[in-house]
Amino acid sequence: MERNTCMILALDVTDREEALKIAEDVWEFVDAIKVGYPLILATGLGIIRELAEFAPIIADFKVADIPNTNRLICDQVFEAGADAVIVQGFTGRDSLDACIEIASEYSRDVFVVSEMSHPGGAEFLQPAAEAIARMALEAGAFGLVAPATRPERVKKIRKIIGDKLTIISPGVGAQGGRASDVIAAGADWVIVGRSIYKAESPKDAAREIAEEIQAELRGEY
Ligand code: OMP
Repeated sequence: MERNTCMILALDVTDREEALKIAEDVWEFVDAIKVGYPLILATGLGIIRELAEFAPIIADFKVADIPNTNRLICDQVFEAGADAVIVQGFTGRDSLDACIEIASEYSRDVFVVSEMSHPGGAEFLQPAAEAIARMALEAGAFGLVAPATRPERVKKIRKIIGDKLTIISPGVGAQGGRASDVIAAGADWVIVGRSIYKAESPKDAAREIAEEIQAELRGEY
C-alpha cells in the first residue's frame, strides 16, 4: 500500500451500488478502501474484487480465533482478492502467527489491532496495547490499528515500534478524532468512514480531510 493521501476509506455501507458509487467518487483521495462485516455480509465476498478496481482493499474481519480457524478465515479473505487483513492481537502470538504465515504465502499484509478507538476500548484492551504492539513487531506484522481518538496513545505506540511498522488510525470525524492530530502523533494513515460516506458530497468531504492531512505534513498546523 503506497502512502500518498494518507487516508483509508472505511466503506461501512450495506448496499452494493452505493458502495461502488462512493468508491468511484472518492478513490483519488484515498490510498485504500477498508471493507468489513457490514458490506460483505450484505453483498458477499465478491464486492472485494469489484472495489479493488478503485484501490487496494483492506478486509476488516478483526480475526480473533484459534490459529487453525484464523488460517482458514485469512485464506478465504486473500483468495477473495484482499490486499490486507485486520486481525485482533489479544488472541496471542500463535493466532497472529497463523495469520502472518498465510498472508506471506499470498504476499499480503496483516494489520493488528492494538487498542480500539471507542470508549470501551480503554476498558480491557488498552492495558494490553503496548504488549500487543511489541508482539506484532516481533511477529513481523505489516502494521497496527491504533486510535485517532487518543493521539497520545498513538504517540506512545509509535515510540514502541519505531518506524518498523505502519500505523493506521480510525476514529476521525464521527468518533471525535482529528486527522491532523493523529498524523502529527505518528499515524501513517487515518481511517475515515461516516464523515465521508454519510456526507452530502462524499467527494468534497474526502477532499477536505485529505487537504487537512497534507497541510499537517507540510507543517502548516
Ligand atoms: P467511522 O467511525 O465511521 O469513521 O468508522 C471507523 C471505522 O474504523 C469502522 O469501520 C470501524 O469498524 C473501524 N475501527 C474503529 O472505528 N475503531 C477501531 O479501534 C478499529 C477499527 C478498525 O479495525 O478498522
